[in-house]
Amino acid sequence: MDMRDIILIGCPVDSGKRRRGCLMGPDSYRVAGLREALEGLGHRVTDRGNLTPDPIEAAGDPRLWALAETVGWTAALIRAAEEAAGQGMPIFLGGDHALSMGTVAGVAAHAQRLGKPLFLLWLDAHSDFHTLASTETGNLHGVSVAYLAGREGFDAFPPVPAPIPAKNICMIGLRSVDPAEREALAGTEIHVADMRFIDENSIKAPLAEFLARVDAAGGLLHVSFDVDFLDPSIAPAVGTTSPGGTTFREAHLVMEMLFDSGLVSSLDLVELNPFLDERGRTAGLMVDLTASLLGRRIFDRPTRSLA
Ligand code: 4U7
Ligand code: MN
Ligand code: MN
Ligand code: MN
Repeated sequence: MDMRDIILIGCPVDSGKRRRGCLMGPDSYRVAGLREALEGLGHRVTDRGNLTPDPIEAAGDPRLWALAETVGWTAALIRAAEEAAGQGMPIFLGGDHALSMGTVAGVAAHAQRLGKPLFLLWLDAHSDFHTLASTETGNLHGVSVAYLAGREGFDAFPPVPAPIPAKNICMIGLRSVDPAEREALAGTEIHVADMRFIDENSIKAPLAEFLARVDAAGGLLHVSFDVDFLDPSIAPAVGTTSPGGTTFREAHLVMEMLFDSGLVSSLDLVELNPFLDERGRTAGLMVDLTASLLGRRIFDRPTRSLA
């Protein structure tokens, strides 16, 4: 198995919604043994500690929650992510999903410098495709993909160095999409596999198809993993729970397929709210899933048939 240089970067972003607690996420992953799990798989792991947002004196907007703070995080994370992507495989420890505006934009800048296309896999119950104009809640953890795809109306934010073409984005696990998001998505080439599609076709089908396209394009792949991709019965530590999510094995299969593909170049772990966890079980599950993405397996495949 290939040994990788993994860079853990704590991103205690908590400004993307009103309910607080995601700022404790990075330390929760550390306590749950993320570093040790990855080292146990033979990887070299460096923990860079936690980042802080740039101080920004942007004018607030009463419709949008904590706009200036989220803009400050985005600016800081773009720089940190672009740098780290050139040094190894960054794993961004969230923090809420607003952080992906910075991490993915930074990784995209790195990919552009390499002359390679960046692909984005969004594992989430939600599509996070609101603009600052369409959001009904004003919670900016629900606008990240729209920003990264280059939708209009993000003038308050740093310009996206390299917007991600819609056809390079795949969302898996959707089950809570607002009307404005659904309408906007319908006009794009973003690939969406909602829970109904997964029920009827298995989770393997849309992922295999997407990975084949990334491979054929010689692309880099960023995976953004929102804890609410998982069913709340196995992952309760999240503010925006949505029933009918992926099972333990569906999620591990996604991670195992991602490992086998050899394509993943960066990862976000977002939306863990340790204040809502039950004796660390959600953090522990996220650590185990990350280990699966980095090579942990039950047996070496192909599994021998039982003669
Ligand atoms: B998450 C929501 F209205 N769409 O805009 C909104 F349902 O990062 C939820 O995926 C956004 O957890 C969820 O606030 C953002 C809501
Ligand atoms: Mn999300
Ligand atoms: Mn979500
Ligand atoms: Mn959420």
